[in-house]
Amino acid sequence: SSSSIISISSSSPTVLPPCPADPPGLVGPMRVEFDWRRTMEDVRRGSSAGLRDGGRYSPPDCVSRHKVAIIIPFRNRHEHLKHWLYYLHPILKRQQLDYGVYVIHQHGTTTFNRAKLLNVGFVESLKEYAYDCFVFSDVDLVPMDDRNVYRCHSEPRHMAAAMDKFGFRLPYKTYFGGVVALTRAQYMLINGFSNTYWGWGAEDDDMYKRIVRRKMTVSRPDSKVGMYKMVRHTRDAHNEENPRASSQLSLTAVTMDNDGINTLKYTVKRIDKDQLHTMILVDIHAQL
Ligand code: UDH
Repeated sequence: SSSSIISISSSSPTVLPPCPADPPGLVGPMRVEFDWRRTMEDVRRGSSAGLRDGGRYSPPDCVSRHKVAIIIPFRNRHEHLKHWLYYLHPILKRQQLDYGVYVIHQHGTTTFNRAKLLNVGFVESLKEYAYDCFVFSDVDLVPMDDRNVYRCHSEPRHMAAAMDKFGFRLPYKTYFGGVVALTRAQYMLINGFSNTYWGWGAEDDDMYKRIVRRKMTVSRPDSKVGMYKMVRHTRDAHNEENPRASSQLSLTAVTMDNDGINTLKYTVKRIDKDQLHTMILVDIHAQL
């Protein structure tokens, strides 16, 4: 009716309707180019509209169905983060998510531990807001189709189903790397991720084994919607292949109840709120 239209103004309190189940503004396949000339000013110009401090957003005209914390493990990849922010913010807004971006920055130069940083992101983001869904994303992965919505499903979701570096298909059937989404309940059921994979490799396979062990299955978008482009890079310093990976992986079922969110220890060194993200610098108590 006309009266309900008139009642919608920025000054009067209004009850927003729920967002539609299918976001109406999605565009489908997108061109993704990692142009090194892109500056942070370009990124801010294209991305900051509607964002609140710390990289927080909620749709202005409806109540989102999804409260999503996006967790990015990070150290010394500012170039990649720039591209990620440039592409993802506009996509996440079109997807009508109530979201926040958390960059979990490992302090120091000790061996990198991706999965432990993801656990820290889970705990720290929940201190800020009652997120019900957690998307764990590498900093160098950008989706090529915005129908790949950064939300959770009834089973843990592997979102990066078709990465360019693997010829736009899964490298193996049980692959659970790159970008994944779990609800708070799914995450708690597997005791989060392992804290003990220092260096490169197998922490994502460990996550997969936890999920199967708890009798869940993995869902994925199809290989068109699940396409991702990765920023090309060489192996980082202080992230050598983990020599213990395969022996650790053979014991996941035995160790998972005593290695995860219930044994997580770390020290937050500082929290910086940029308009495009919340950066949490953390000492993850590396002993190596
Ligand atoms: N990461 C960092 N800093 C590091 C290491 C890892 O931020 O020093 C994060 C980042 O989000 C990255 C993710 O952890 O996307 C995964 O780490 P990775 O990029 O090393 O893993 P990936 O499988 O690459 O993408 C493996 C090494 C590439 C070697 C290529 C040789 N052809």
